[in-house]
Amino acid sequence: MSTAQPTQQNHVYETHMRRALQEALRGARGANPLVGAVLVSADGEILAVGHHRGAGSLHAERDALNQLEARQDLDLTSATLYSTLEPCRHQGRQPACTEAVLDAGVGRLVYGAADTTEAAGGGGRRLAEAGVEVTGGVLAEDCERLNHRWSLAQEQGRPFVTVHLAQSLDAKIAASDGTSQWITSATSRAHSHRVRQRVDAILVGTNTVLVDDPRLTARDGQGNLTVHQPLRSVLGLREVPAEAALRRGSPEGQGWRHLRTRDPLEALRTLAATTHQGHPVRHVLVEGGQSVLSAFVASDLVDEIFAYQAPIILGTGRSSIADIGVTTLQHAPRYELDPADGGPVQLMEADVCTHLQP
Ligand code: AOF
Ligand code: ZN
Repeated sequence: MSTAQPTQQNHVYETHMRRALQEALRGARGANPLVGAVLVSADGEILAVGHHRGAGSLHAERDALNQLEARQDLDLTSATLYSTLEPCRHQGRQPACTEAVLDAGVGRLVYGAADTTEAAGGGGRRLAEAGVEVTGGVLAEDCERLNHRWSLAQEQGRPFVTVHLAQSLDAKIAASDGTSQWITSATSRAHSHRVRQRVDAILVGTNTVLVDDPRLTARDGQGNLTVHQPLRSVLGLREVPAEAALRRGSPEGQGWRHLRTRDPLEALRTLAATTHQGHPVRHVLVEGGQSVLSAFVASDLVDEIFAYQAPIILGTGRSSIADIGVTTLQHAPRYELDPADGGPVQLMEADVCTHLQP
C-alpha cells in the first residue's frame, strides 16, 4: 500500500478524486459519513459513479459497482476505483465494501481519507493483501474536511448533532407572553418533519416540554405519523409531566427518554449508548429551546444547522440563543453554507431555510 506523491500520476488521481468528492456531496449529512466513488477504466473512461445516501443505505463503492451489473463482461482488472473514504472492511448495516471490490475484480483502489473507526477501518490493507494495488491519501485533506464533524463525533463517542433553529427576523423563538405557534410557515415545518424522519432521536429541554408540550413525532404532509419515528428525548433536571404529549403511547425507555442532566455531552453519550429501533442512536436533532440550544453551541456540539427564518419581528420575545460565553466578535462561532446546497432555500413566501455547518 502506498501514499500519494506529487507526480503526473497523482494529477490523474486528483482529477478523479475531485469527481468522487462532488458525488459525495449528494448524500445526506448525519450518522454516516458523506462518501463518493468513481470507477475509471484504464483509458480514463468513467464507467460508474456512486454515493452514499445516508445512514443504513448502500455504501458509495457498492452504489457505483452496482451500476455495472448489466455489463458482466467488463474486465475490471485494469480499472481503478476511487473512493473519498477507505472502503470499510466490516459487515455493519451494509456488507463490507472490501468484498465488493474483490468480487468485482477491480485491480486498483485509490482512496482519500482513512477510515479510522475501529469497526470499519483497515479496508485498504485488506485489499492490498488480497492483491489489489492500493494508494491512500489522495486529496486526503479535502476528503477529511468533508466529514470533519462526523469524525469528531465518532472520536467523542457521541451522535452527530443537527440543530433546528426556527426563528423570527430578530432571532426570537417566542413572543414575550410565551406564544410560539407558529412563527415559521407550514412549508418550513414540513421541511423540518422530513429532517425528523432522518434522525434517530430528537432532543428538547424540559422547559420546552412544560411550555410548548410538543409531540416530537415525525409526520407527513397530511399530519399522519411516518413509518420511522425517532426517539423523543428530554434534557434537564425538572420532571417530565405524566400527561406530556411526548409520553403518550409509550413507557419511558421505549419511545421516549428523560436525560436527567444539564450537560449536553453527557446527554449525547447516554443517547449513543441507547438502542432505539434496533440500533444505537447515532444522529440527534436538537430542537430547543433557548437553554438547550445555547448549551450545545457553547460546548461546540453543533455539527449542522437548519436555520429557518420567518418574516416576523417579535421585539422583546425570547431569543433563540442566550449566553454562550462570547463577548467579542472574534470569538463568535461562525458557520458557512453547506456546500451541497449552494445557498439558502426559499421555502414559502418569505421563509428562508439556511443549511449551515461549522
Ligand atoms: C464505506 N463507504 O459509503 C460509507 C462507509 O452501518 P454501516 O454498514 O452503514 O457502516 C457504517 C460504517 O461504514 C461507518 O461508520 C463508516 O466507518 C463506514 N462508512 N464506508 O466504505 C461508504 N458510508
Ligand atoms: Zn463500505
